[in-house]
This record gives sequence, structure tokens and C-alpha cells, in this order.
Amino acid sequence: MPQVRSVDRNTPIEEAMAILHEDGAVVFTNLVDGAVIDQVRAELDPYLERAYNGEGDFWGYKTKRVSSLIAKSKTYGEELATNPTILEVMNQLLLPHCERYHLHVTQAVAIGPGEGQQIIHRDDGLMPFRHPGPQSLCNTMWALTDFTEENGATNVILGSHEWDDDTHPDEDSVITHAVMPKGSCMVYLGSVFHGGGKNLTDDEYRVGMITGYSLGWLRQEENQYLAVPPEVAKHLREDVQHLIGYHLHDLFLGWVEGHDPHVVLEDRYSDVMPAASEGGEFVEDSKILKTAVLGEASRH
Ligand SMILES: O=C(O)CCC(=O)C(=O)O
Ligand SMILES: [Fe+2]
Repeated sequence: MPQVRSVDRNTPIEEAMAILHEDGAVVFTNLVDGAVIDQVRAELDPYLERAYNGEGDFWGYKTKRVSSLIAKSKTYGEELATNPTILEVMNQLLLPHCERYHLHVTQAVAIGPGEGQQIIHRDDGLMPFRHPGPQSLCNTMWALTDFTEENGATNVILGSHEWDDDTHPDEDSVITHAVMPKGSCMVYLGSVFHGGGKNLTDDEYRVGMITGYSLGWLRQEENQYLAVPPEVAKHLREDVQHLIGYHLHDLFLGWVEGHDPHVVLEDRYSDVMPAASEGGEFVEDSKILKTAVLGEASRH
């Protein structure tokens, strides 16, 4: 059976990007050590054990899902969501279209024995953009168990990221599988058609973790500010805080009282009330003039 092409940790990033652009997906084999995955599992499994099966052809019937992963697993935020190789891919893919990107969605997906194939879909179908076009988002799938053809490795239609909006998968579409060992990560464009695979095993869960990134000016699919409220977010590592959205985009998007929203996590919220106090981070008038009046903000 055909598989999604893979690279390893030492492959130059350009090679991985070339596959991603050509196929719409690429697997990074063994991107993190098994010990990292074991730690994530230790933090996540209590939630997975309590999770309910889905109900429907998209969510599945024997598939458990757990979201708000940043709030639930510190190791996930620090080792997987901010993995430097993955962020380098996102830098190249998304930064041409925004000043910063942010975390779009987090979800663990445990496909149980006997589960059927998930509906093949495009993750960026939620967005009002035409295809083909620039990528508004890009998702990744971390393998927390081995992904095999038998246990439900993600199905992907390679090349479908270039299809227009009138082209849909049919019985002639070639389905490939993201077969990969535990600790690997598949990157797949928001526009590529894909879906969870059938689990033909009697007793094996296929556990993966969806981690998506989207343009910094676009609404996040998972509301990160509620999924990870400030009292939780303030204990996270700073780069994780920025990634989930506690930052300004291009001076204006996302401010609180005229300030960078990160002040809320620094217990300085009361200092910046009212906005005209000496907080020191209020967007300077000169920058506002240049950006809003003269239109000189960085445009991509
Ligand atoms: O579980 C998988 O392999 C894919 C899940 C997926 O694509 C989704 O839920 O959007
Ligand atoms: Fe999906």
C-alpha cells in the first residue's frame, strides 16, 4: 500500500519542504525520543481513559478525543507543540503571509479497535478561502503509538492540496497512509484531503496528537484563551504562551488596554489600567501613525 513519503531528523529542511509542497504531506520519522512520548502519555492518559467515544462519521464511533492539550500536558507544549523542526516548517510556510502564526488546534485522537475510516476532508474547509491558494493553516500529527496500516494510520490523498474547490475525492483517488513509528510527526497542509484510517486490529488503540498552526490574523479553531485560561497560561514557558496567542500581531491585533496581552500573564494587568498609565508598552503614537495612517506596517 502506498505511504506518505518520509524524511528523518537529519534530512535538510529544504528536502522536507519540497516533499510537503509537492505532496501536501511529509512524515518526519523519529522526530523525538520515545521517552518524550512516554512522558506525554503519562500526563495525558488519565484524560484519555475518561474520554467518551465520538458519535458520527467525522468524530467516529470508537474514537476518543481529548483537547485543550496545552493545559493538560506540560511536556506536550514544551517538546511537541514547540518542536524546533516543526516550527521551522511553519516559519517557511506561514510567515510569508503573517507577522506571526499561532496555535490553531490541539487534539489527541485515539482510534479504537473496529473503528471505520473517517470522512476524508480538508482541515481548512472551515475557512472562507478558495482553493488552490496560499496556506491559511497547517496541521501536524504526532504519533504517540506506532501508526500502521492495520491500526488506522492517517489516510492522505497526496497532491490533493492543489485541487480546486470543484474537485472531490472519489473511488479512483489513491489513498496513502501515514505509516510511522511512535515519536514521528506528519506535517500536512490544511488543504490536503485526509482522514483517520480504519482500525482493523482487535485490541490496539492508534493514538495521535493533532497540533495545528494558523496565520496570526486568523481566528483559531480551538479557542486557546478559554482552553488555556490566564491562570493556567501564566505557568507555561514563555514561548508556549506566545504560541497560543499571548502576543501582539503587527502592533494591533490582540491588544488588552492598548498593551501586549502578555502583560495579563505577568500580573501587571492592574498596572496597565487605565491604558494611559506608565506601563511603557502602549503602542507608540509614531508607530500607529506609520501603520494605520500611512500604511507602512509590514505587509506580506
Ligand atoms: O486521526 C487521524 O488520523 C486524522 C484526524 C483528522 O484528520 C481530524 O480529526 O481532523
Ligand atoms: Fe483532519
